[in-house]
Amino acid sequence: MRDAITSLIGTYDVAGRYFDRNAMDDLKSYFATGTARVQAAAAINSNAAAIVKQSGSQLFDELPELIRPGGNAYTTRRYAACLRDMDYYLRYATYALVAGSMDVLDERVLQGLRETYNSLGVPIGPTIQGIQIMKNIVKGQVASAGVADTTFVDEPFDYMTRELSEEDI
Ligand SMILES: CCC1=C(C)/C(=C/C2=NC(=C\c3[nH]c(/C=C4\NC(=O)[C@H](C)[C@H]4CC)c(C)c3CCC(=O)O)/C(CCC(=O)O)=C2C)NC1=O
Repeated sequence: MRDAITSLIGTYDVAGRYFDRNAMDDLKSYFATGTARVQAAAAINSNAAAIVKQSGSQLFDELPELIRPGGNAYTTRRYAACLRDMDYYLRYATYALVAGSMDVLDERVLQGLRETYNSLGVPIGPTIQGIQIMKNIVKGQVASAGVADTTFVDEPFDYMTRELSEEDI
């Protein structure tokens, strides 16, 4: 698992090079956004349960067929599994935000996920909708915590969305 710094070191080490101007720019931007990323993580941590609950409620309001007989989140067990998945997405998004790297998502969350979902009939489109709902709720929380520019919060949620929706070749 890598973060922004270890990735950068890895790239330069492979080439046997000292950090150049580009590397310095990457390092500066990583450290310049550090405080905001930690603030975002803190805002998520202290509201995680509520964020997951609210995201689930909004998703089921928008797509009530999911929790009706025949829906993939119908029955208490599957409803709970769906919210648990949302909780995984939130927790790992937080790690990725702090790391400044999406590597943890590839390694711990996305690997084999689409295949698992397809084999269990978990619908990808609604899952993505849930991730996007959660993104917006998280951005609201982070803004309330005093972070002026919350654009960087999009990245892990949009990354998971993109990777999950990618078509097979
Ligand atoms: C940390 C990384 C990680 C992820 C991401 C993960 C996902 C994951 N979600 C699963 C199931 C599931 N996932 C859902 C989710 C949903 N159904 C819907 O209709 C909604 C659209 C959606 C919620 C937003 C449901 C309902 C199941 C249970 C499906 C079943 O057993 O029939 C399963 C199958 C095994 C199980 O039930 O635990 C896995 C592996 N597991 C992991 O270890």
